[in-house]
Amino acid sequence: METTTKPARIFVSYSHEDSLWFDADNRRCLIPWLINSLARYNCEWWFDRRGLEAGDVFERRIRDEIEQADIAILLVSQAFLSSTFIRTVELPVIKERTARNELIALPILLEPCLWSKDEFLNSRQMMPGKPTPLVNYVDSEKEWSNVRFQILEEIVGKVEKVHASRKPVPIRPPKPAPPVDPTRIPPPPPPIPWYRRLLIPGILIFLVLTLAIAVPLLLKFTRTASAPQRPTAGELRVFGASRMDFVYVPAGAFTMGSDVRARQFIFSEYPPHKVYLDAYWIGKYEVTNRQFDQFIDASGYPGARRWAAQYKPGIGQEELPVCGISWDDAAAYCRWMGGRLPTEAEWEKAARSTDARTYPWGNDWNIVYTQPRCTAANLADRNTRFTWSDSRVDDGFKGTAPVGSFPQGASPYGVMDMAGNAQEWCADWFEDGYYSHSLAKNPTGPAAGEYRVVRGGSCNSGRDHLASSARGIADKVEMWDTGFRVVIDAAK
Ligand SMILES: [Ca+2]
Ligand SMILES: [Ca+2]
Repeated sequence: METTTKPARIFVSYSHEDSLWFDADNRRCLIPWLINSLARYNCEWWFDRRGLEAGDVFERRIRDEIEQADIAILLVSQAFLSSTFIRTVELPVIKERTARNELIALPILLEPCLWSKDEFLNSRQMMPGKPTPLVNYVDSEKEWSNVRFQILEEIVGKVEKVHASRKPVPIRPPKPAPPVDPTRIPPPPPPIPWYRRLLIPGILIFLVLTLAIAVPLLLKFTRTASAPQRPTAGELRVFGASRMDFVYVPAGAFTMGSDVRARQFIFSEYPPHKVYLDAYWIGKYEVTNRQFDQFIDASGYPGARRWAAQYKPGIGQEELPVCGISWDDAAAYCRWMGGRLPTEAEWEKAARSTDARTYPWGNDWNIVYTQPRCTAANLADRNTRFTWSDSRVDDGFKGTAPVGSFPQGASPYGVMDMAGNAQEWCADWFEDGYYSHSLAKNPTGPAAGEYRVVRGGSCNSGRDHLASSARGIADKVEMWDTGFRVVIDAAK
């Protein structure tokens, strides 16, 4: 019998002030590196990401996640120790479950702080091996690399322990069909009279003859009628159950990728290369909460649990981009709309068109410094408090903004919010180096992978992530700055 093992669930407890350890383009990048390095070990990660508001729903969700976790990684810092939420919500549940041997707690010391006063943390010592804060290692590439591998080794050991403690779950074979009771087999039907036997072939011959005459006439008429209506680049139409605006991107080649090698971004967008795409329609805006809510109501789709628990219609969130939904949820919405997620190539062409520009509006970054308000993109501006937040920009939003709020950021086809606001799921699996061997016509990404591509950066991103050729990745985790838009093939 075939068996499978449940993934080991890893919960990360941390203070939002330590978000830079999650940032892929920061020197202190730890968590994304661990997620990437553990990709083959059958684990599922959960951490709340930036942007979730505190509240009852949030608290319940965190408790729920810790209850289901096998391993809890605690990123210990002064902010961690001072956080009321961590002290009163997260740590008590982690401690209880650890005491019952249901959870393995792995504290990692980020910076010098009074961790040893906490009995629970003290009894576990600080990874890796000795209580030296990670900030002491980050300045030396060699030492930082060594210490990250020590942490990885420690976590791999625990993940293997979790898997070893589990009995593999048998995959149930399909139920055999019930045996047929010979006494219940119905008697054979009475013979059909000759005139009824001729009736059906007669009707079929009539139908075939009618279609043979009518179809060519109809096709000729349709071609004549539709010829003058071929859409032009950037033309707007409304499609699908959500009655959503789409813009037309005509067939043709564009430059994908770039030769920028110094971008603070971990994945390669090199080399720039010509890609030909068939024509398609792409959502003018990111899909909104209101539109996603219509989908849940109309289809009874059972997924997107986290989003459903968080979204409250009627309090002004309707026109914000739907975020906190998984790639599968986004793909399900697209199917309901009669479309699909954009490929990475379609997304990039819709953002930068055919002149290899850097941003949807052109090559000049300085327009984000327009005073008094930036109207080009919603990014990590002065309303946010990340280490990479640009204090010279005021876009008016700390989190996501209603879709279409940044008219100066429209792409040449008129597609909105392609830089920032919500970063966006694409259809493709991610492969670093894919551009060196991808198809020149309608590429759809590698056949398989661990992560999906996300594009455009978000309201939590800095300049490098907002470039139209910058490539991001995400796994199945629902992130509160990640949404999507829909593509419909032009043939439809
Ligand atoms: Ca902003
Ligand atoms: Ca966006």
